[in-house]
Amino acid sequence: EAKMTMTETWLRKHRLLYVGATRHPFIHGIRDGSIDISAFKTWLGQDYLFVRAFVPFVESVLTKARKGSNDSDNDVEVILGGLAALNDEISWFKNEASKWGVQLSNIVPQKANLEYCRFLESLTSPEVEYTVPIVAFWVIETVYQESFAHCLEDGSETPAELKETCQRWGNEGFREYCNSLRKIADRQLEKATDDAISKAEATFLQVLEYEVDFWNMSHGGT
Ligand code: HMH
Repeated sequence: EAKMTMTETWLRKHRLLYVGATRHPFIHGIRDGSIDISAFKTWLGQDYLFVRAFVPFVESVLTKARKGSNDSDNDVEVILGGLAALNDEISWFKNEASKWGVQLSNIVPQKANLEYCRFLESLTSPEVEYTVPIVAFWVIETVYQESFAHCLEDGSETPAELKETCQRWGNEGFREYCNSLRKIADRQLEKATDDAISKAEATFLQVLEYEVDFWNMSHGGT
């Protein structure tokens, strides 16, 4: 019988919160077409700011991968791929914003966004060992992958003008990239100390909570 990986154990243990983050009313609204377009525009502007703040976080994960891992060639390749995708993503946000008439230069980060970005920044400290931010990185990407893939499944009624957004994170290539991150996280967790494991689990939960708050912010539009 195959041993359960740590990420699998956590996904089972914290199922309710995970489902809360990946099947949020905001996502249901996209999937069934009932979404308020102003909520979508709020999300778009706030996520643009988030992605820009995400870049230095990913850079710090990359630096830690080079120093700390026993398969650093693989890890660097996967993380660098993520960083390259972010560059493309920022251009996409600019283009999408202009399509929707959203003025990116005027966007003020909301509280939930600021707090999430501050949390990511705290994980860039050299004192935080690689295992913790690589777990965070995996969860952050996976929540978007699972959420937007849900909007593209059979039976979904996602409006045509939102499909491209869903494709961006819901596509097969992004799913494979998330799986690569998950494998790295599990490999790190296998050799981690109990202390690092419990810190990583707490981080896993915090990311899920921040993701729920992020959707709430867009949905509330405040
Ligand atoms: C809030 N979480 C948030 N924004 C994103 N773009 C992702 C995850 C995925 O990169």
